[in-house]
Amino acid sequence: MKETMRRLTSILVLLTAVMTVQAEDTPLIGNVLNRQTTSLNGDWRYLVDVQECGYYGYRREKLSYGFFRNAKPQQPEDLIEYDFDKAETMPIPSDWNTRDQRLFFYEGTVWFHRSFNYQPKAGHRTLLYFGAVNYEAIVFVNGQEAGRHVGGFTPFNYNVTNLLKAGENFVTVKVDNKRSRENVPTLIFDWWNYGGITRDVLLVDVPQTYIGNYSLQLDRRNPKQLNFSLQLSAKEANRQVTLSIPELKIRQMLTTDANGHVSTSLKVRKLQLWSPEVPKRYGVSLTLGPTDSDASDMVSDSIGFRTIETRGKQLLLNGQPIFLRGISIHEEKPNGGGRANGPEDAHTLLSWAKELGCNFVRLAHYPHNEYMVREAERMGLMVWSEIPVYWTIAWTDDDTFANASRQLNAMIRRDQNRCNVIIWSIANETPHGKERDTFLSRLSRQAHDTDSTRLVSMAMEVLAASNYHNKLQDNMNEYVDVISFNQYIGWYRDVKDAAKMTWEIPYDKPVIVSEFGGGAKYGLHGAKNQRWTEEFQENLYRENTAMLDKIDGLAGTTPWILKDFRSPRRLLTGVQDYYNRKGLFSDQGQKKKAFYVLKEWYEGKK
Ligand code: GCB
Repeated sequence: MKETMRRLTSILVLLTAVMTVQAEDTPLIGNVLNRQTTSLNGDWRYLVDVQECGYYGYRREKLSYGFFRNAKPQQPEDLIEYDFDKAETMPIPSDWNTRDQRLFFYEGTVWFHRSFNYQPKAGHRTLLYFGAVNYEAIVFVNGQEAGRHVGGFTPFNYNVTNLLKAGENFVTVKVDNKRSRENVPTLIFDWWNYGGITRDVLLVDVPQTYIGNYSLQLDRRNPKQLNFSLQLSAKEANRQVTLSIPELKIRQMLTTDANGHVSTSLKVRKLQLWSPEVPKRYGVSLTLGPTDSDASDMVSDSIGFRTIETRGKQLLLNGQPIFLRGISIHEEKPNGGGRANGPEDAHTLLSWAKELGCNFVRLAHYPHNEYMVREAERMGLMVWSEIPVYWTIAWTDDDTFANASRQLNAMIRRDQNRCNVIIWSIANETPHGKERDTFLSRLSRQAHDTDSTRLVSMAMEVLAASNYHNKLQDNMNEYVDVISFNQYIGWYRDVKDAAKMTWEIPYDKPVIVSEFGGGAKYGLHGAKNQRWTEEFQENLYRENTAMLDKIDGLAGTTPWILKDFRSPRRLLTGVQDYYNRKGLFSDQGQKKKAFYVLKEWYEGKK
């Protein structure tokens, strides 16, 4: 072992000396899909590294000559115990669990590697952008660390300009999806821990100073006022930024302050608001001077405008009361398991929701890929977006809080111009307690401070006050704008109780039942009291929808769930087979009987 290490060290000493340039951490670029990009999606080489020997030595010391060096033998006697060029390939984006049978249950490290040709432009910068990597990613470019990211569902980017060279380059990513108590989510959660580079990988070409991110939204209370703000990538004063919305005849020139920031409010007279019926969006373009005809950076977007607010127990969209006819969705492919990604998957899943009569989707339990949100916006579906603060988190751990807070920030920053997002959710079914309250109230404040144009909620739990009386009591009630809770009468409790239930939600805020439902195996038929049959689920939906009608202030529901999804907690052979069967669609996309019950109920809510 020691002999091997000496040899490797001598081979790589030279490389180490040469590679000293550093990458920089860079705030998330906004609207990446409309920038100048080169896709690095496609076939990547991969190596499964159960003991992380590509990163740690035999005394668990961090190696300076790990797999990220992509070393090759220089002499015939050289010993190098990996070779990316001979490794198998996997299409990216994807999850390794459904791409390699050996990795179905695997949780650990996999290395991903690809080379690419690139010609950097003089005076430009290049960002390396990842839509998401589950869970921890350490990213290397040409053998040098560009950065590391924690959290499986949020985008991140690094300025890799100094790490790239003209011609052949390579990028290597160490991906680790081991669960841990301090992570967000934590050790246990009811969905598959799909590992891998699960969303797009892009090289983004930007000028030296570029439009970093921006927000253009209707004022929360005033439907005649647009609020705009923009941040440059550098703190440069006196740069000219032009905002144009041709259809509204808006063309506004602004000058950056010392922080490279501009903000303004604009009066608008006639505005067609976005709604599920008419999901109108306006073409918007942003240019960065010196002069408008000589723009150094330019971004176009398509932005809709709406207001969302509450009045007592009512939820108002564009000033009008609205009932949210929703459904919960996991980010899984429409046919079979595996992570969904891309516009087609999004379209199929959301079309099913439309067919059900929905105007709202709960994208559970983590921020979904950007295509989902954009496609929903285009199709007229409002969105609840959430972070995976799920069940029992390490409430007192500062790093855990920082992690949750970063995920919340990235979720908001990525989608802040998507008008269909109406609710940011900060948690799901968390246990009551002082430490939780501190953690969640900080997140709620952060969400409100970052974004005043949307509502904040979380999926709570109802505690039984007596056998047939449910009372919602949660200290977090004052921190949320909408009261949401999950309940499983008929599944984790006898369905016959549904008719007897009374509900007390003692808060003057709109109520969303963010989950209810039960499992059925598609094609299994029988009596309505026979668990796992479609008839059992159908009856459960009938009883539940009738019960929900009696909840005062009910402003919407997002039953659990659109489609059967993979879960390691669902082990019943022949029925579950590692699927949570609460879908209204089977894992193969077939409709179960309960689909029609909900569809009919939603018909009556229009
Ligand atoms: C819940 C959770 C959800 C589970 C569901 C179930 O309350 O929020 O993630 O999958 O129950 O099926 O038990």
